[in-house]
Amino acid sequence: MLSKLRPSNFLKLQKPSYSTEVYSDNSGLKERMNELIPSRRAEVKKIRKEFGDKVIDSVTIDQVYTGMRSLKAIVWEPSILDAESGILYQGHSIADLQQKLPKFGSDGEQPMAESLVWFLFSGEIPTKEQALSLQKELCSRAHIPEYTKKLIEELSRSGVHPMTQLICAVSSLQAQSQFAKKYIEGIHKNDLWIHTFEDAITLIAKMPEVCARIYANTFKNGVLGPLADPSLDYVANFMRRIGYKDQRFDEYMRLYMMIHADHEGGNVSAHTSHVVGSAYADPFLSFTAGMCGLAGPLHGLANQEVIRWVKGVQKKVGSDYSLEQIKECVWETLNSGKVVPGYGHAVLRRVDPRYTSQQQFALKYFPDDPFFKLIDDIYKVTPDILKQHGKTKNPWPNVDAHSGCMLMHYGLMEFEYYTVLFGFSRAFGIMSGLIWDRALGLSIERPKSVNTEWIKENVVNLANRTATSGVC
Ligand code: CMX
Repeated sequence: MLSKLRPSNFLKLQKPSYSTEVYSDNSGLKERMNELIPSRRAEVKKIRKEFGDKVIDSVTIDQVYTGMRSLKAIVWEPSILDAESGILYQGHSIADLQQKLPKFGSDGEQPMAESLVWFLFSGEIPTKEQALSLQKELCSRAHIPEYTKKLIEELSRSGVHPMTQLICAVSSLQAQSQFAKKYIEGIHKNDLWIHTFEDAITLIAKMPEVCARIYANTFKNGVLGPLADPSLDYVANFMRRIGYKDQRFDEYMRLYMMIHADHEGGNVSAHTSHVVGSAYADPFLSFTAGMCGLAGPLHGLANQEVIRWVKGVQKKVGSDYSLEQIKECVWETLNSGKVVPGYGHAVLRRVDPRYTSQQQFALKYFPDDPFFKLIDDIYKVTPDILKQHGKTKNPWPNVDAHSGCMLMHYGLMEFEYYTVLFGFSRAFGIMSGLIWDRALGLSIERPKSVNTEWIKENVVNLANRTATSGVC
């Protein structure tokens, strides 16, 4: 035992062992961002110089006790969330992007994931050729190291939750980080974004293989479909790899990735990645940190919890149910002090457009699916009950209320896997955010915390003293 701690071995352990693979983007996206970044930097510099001391928000005591709700305190470039109209990616609505972004094949209806990545990173609608060149670049980086394969195998054999597998697998890819390697060698602050970009593309490229292996090992006895076919896009290749061949399911997954890709910077997963990245932790570690947050049931894990809850409802009410019976189930959940999963949102104040887009897809392609009908019936009664209950600020369904029923329709029944798919898509937005964090030179995040004593002394006692001294 002691011999293992001898200085020579100890020193060996201290030496970082980064991958020798060095990537340099050939898709043209990095080149384009290199052209775009200087003017954005100059713009921010000017804004800060002229208006840096202007106040954009103030903080109440309630906000510090309730998760800083709605406090404007983060810069996040890829998207912004409006309480009424929903998410805007680089200023465009999802509906708009569904029209404008290049599709796969001649009759595709949903944008290719590659075109979405290009757009989220650069803010520019790519041509089909640009999207295809990114597809090629992603394919060339798709393989994952043997140790990551073994790690997933071992974790799934041991019954570890798929989200924990994702977290471990992506953090193990950190050894591939070009950013970490270059940082140790020494890089100019202005160039940090370049290596962040390379890691971002590498991480997105490797996500399909990581996620496919988690699925295959956990649920399909390790059986994987074929390796990437260069004539297929990112999504279709992933679907074949996990054994699904239905092209309509591919289309739904393109929609799925589109609607889950980003949701501004204040949500737990994006915010965590942003904070961790602000210490110059590399993109693999920053993303992993965000995934730990996504695995919480009030955030991404809600998609799994929705199905668990709806199956419970289904068991109770049977197939020939009335809306009254569903209402009873919702009340039972609320009266037992639990949340109704898939309902409510910290920012949105109407039906989540991401819910509606999935509902429309289901109405178009499988309106008679019994599980979809049950989801729709729950939607008919739940908002009114939540309003009556009187606590929830937003009684409407969110994205997670619908996604599971779509996956189930196409035969992907393993709901403990659903949050992995959410994380898979969220990589697009989080990676874009991290690139822009580095490109704009954002500082290490370090807000000030206070405790209740501080609040009593500086606010409560002060207010009491003012009241008793009669000063207005
Ligand atoms: N069921 C029951 N009660 C709910 C509720 C729901 N669906 N949504 C909110 N509430 C309650 C809150 O727990 C809170 O109760 P307390 O005052 O006792 O603490 C009260 O209503 C006020 O909360 P809020 O301001 O409306 O909501 P928050 O911003 O605090 O929380 C969210 C937002 C999403 C965490 C919450 O609505 C929730 O827990 N929903 C269910 C879980 C879910 O679907 N999460 C997925 C969100 C989308 C995503 O991130 O993927």
